[in-house]
Amino acid sequence: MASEEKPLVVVTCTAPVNIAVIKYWGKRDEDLVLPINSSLSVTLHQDQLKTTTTAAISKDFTEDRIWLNGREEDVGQPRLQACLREIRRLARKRRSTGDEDPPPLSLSYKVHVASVNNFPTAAGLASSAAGYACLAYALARVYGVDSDLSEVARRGSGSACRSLYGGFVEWQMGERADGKDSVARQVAPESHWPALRVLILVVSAERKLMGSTAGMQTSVETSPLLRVRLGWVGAGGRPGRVLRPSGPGRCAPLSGISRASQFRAEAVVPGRMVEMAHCVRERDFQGFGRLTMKDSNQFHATCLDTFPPISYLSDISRRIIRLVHCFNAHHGQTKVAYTFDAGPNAVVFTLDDTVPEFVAAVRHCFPPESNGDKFLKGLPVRPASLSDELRAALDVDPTPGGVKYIIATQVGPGPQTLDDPHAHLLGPDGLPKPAA
Ligand code: 2P0
Repeated sequence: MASEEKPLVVVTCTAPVNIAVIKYWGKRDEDLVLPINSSLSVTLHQDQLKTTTTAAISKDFTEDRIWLNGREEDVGQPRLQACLREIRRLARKRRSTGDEDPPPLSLSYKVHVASVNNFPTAAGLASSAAGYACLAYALARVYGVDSDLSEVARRGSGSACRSLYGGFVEWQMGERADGKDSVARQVAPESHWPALRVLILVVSAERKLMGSTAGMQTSVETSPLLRVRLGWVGAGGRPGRVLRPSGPGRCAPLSGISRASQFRAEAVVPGRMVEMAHCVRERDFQGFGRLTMKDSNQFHATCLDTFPPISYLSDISRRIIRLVHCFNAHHGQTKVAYTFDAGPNAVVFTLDDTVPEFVAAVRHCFPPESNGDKFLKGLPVRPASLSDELRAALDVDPTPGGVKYIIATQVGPGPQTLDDPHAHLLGPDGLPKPAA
């Protein structure tokens, strides 16, 4: 794609949001963004939620610049710099080992990047994941890199590496200190489970109080559910008695026999990763839904177990949790499943034939206050009425306006390159086009 003749090389790409059903929360290496456990996610369809990013390189650019949602941002942020450094390293590596020796000048060209989301930023809807996946993908296209982009995206935001693929994706934590084996891989493509639907219940479109990066760092340092169960390994690998802590989240270096046990990472997640991949492969909604809810609950338990505690769920989130459990109890099986990330919005998984009744149940519990016709966005949903039995089973005092709107979507593909030059967010001068 990169060419010496052209004054400006420009590409525009889109990337999806992903929602983890086995959560990532905690790093073992802050710089390299290496997680303490593997995670597994569902890629959402870009018809409803996506980031669009244009990257342009030119010999005339004097500095790297970036515009997010129309505003110029500091290109010096360490995460952004790490992505740029990494992509240029991969580009140099490719050119020096391939047939394009010596490296073309374009490798030294500065880049301009413009990126927009079609959904609220920092509202717990994984905007950083779609954003950094899109950045990695667009930079790779413009600098002519075709190797695995997990590391580039991951250095921007851990969860971003999972947005590099469509369908169902695992981020394998890896073991190496240099992170080379901490990569995202597709578990099943987007076509695998056509009946699966995703409903995003938007509770609040405000920015969250505690960002994920700082939140998970405090959790790793202070939550005994995540880390710091101090102990020593006795003969035959049996756990020994608990030893004294040497500070918040630290393990005393006692002659090689003490260690910080990572309870969630070591005792819970490995089994759950296997079970979740199995549920996906078998399209077992009961198993998938139950495990999704349990892992969301454990993530939020870990947040509350952090000191000082972190709470991302609101009263409305908790009412949604109750609604889902009442709905499932009424049906005598897991028909819907919630998961919550670092914010109060719920992401609900269900199958296509359950969507109309569940949406009617949400409307009943959270009657739209205004713009009732805009309550449902995304995929069309057939109207349905609630049976008297289900209404009675829900047993709630309605909370008007509690859910602001619902985005109905489904599993979708990974990043795409847009061929239409009209899609470019940067003009021929390399500056953002005026908003249409
Ligand atoms: C996840 N979250 O697995 C979990 C569940 C939020 C809750 O990944 O520090 O923005 O940039 O690596 O990726 C959010 O964390 O954090 C996240 P960094 P990231 O989706």
